Amino acid sequence: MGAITMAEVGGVAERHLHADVETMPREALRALQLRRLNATIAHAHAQVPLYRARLEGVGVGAGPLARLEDIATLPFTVKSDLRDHYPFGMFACQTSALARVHASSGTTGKPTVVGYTKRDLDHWADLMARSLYGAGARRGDIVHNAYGYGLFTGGLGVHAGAERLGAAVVPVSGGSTERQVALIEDFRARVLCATPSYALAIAEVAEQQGVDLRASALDVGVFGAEPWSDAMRREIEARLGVRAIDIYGLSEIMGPGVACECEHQAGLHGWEDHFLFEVIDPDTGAPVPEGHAGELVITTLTKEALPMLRYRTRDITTLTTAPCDCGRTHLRILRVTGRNDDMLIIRGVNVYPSQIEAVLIGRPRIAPHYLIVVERTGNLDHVTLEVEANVGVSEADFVWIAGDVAHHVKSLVGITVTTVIRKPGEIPRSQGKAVRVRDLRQQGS
Ligand code: DLL
Repeated sequence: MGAITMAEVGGVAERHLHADVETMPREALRALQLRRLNATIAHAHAQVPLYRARLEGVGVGAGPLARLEDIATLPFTVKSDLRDHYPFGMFACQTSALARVHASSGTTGKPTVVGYTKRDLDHWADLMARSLYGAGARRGDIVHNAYGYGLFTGGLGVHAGAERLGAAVVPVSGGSTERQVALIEDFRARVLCATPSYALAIAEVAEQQGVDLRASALDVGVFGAEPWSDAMRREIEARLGVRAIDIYGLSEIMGPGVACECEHQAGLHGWEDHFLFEVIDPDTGAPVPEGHAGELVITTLTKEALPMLRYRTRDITTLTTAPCDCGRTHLRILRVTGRNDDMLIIRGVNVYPSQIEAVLIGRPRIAPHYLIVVERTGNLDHVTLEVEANVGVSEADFVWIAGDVAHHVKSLVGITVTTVIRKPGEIPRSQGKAVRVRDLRQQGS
């Protein structure tokens, strides 16, 4: 691997932070992946009883695989594997070798716990710095980091990457939105990192306070941790005056920075020197050809503490290896439209909440805040859409606005919904990942 060269502000010597790796010819990249994959298989086999049993079970043992494609012979790893081996049963190192632990609070039962060695943290900071650089952040910038700090990987992950880049981080975390607006203005932050829903909440509070963040130093937004639509991107860009960049990641694999868009905003570059990406048919598990949608499956190639072999993310997306205008050769993950688990089947039509979002945002008289309530009658899902009116819209108009929204959802998404218009401010704002769906089906109501 070539040495990592840090780009100077405005410097011309390096186009990218990790230019040598990011523009590697694909053949060399795939050869590197195969070497690292085989090292990961041997490591998992030696250190994790669950992996040893599974690898022996399919006759792969400690490897090596001859070709990258042979990965399709390995069994999948799923979230419940981590839960079943709570807390550290899938770790491939002693706890004494751990440098950090994070966890995600599932809605049911035990949290999913993930761990990092010092080297894992080092790689993570590197990949986050690479992601931020690609997004447009530079050494010397002020980065306002409104991702939650704590067990969630967002806050600390972005923090380490911004420091590695040579930027100054404002570690504000989520919440106290009025204060966030003041800090963004006063500290002249150029980069805002937050969930897209929280970015919108910040924009809204700024507008209520009479602060025009479009006139602030903000220039780049790095938004992720939840699905969001292009309509939402346009809304955020218009209200904050930033270029809104999509960033993807998950704790089981690392945290933020597994993939990130470059300034071309044309899909998220998945960092293939550290991860192997596949897309499968979620029903059969069979590989899906490039360009077709399916479930994203990720294998870690350098993780020490928690190697993951063919982890099923449940996220639905499409991959492309077509060249990007930026010159990076790493494949692109097209926008994650939603999770398998979030998909609704409404009278036979498969729908993700982000498809509904795409219809709602930007419609006249309604604000970009909504809630999808799902109930089941017999075998059928029934959807009620709660949508907020913009400030100043007369309540006398609510009925026709509801009809207009329902009509557009029907014609553009293809499902019948009941729409209820709420007054401004009635739909709860998020400080992190927004809750877009209230699912009453499990409660039998
Ligand atoms: O959300 C890591 C992260 C933090 C990513 C900050 C980006 C920015 P988890 O809490 O484990 O980790 O949640 C991971 O969130 O499987 C997706 O379903 C969803 N997700 C993350 N990024 C995106 C995105 C962090 N850009 C889960 N678009 C993932 C759509 C996303 N969904």
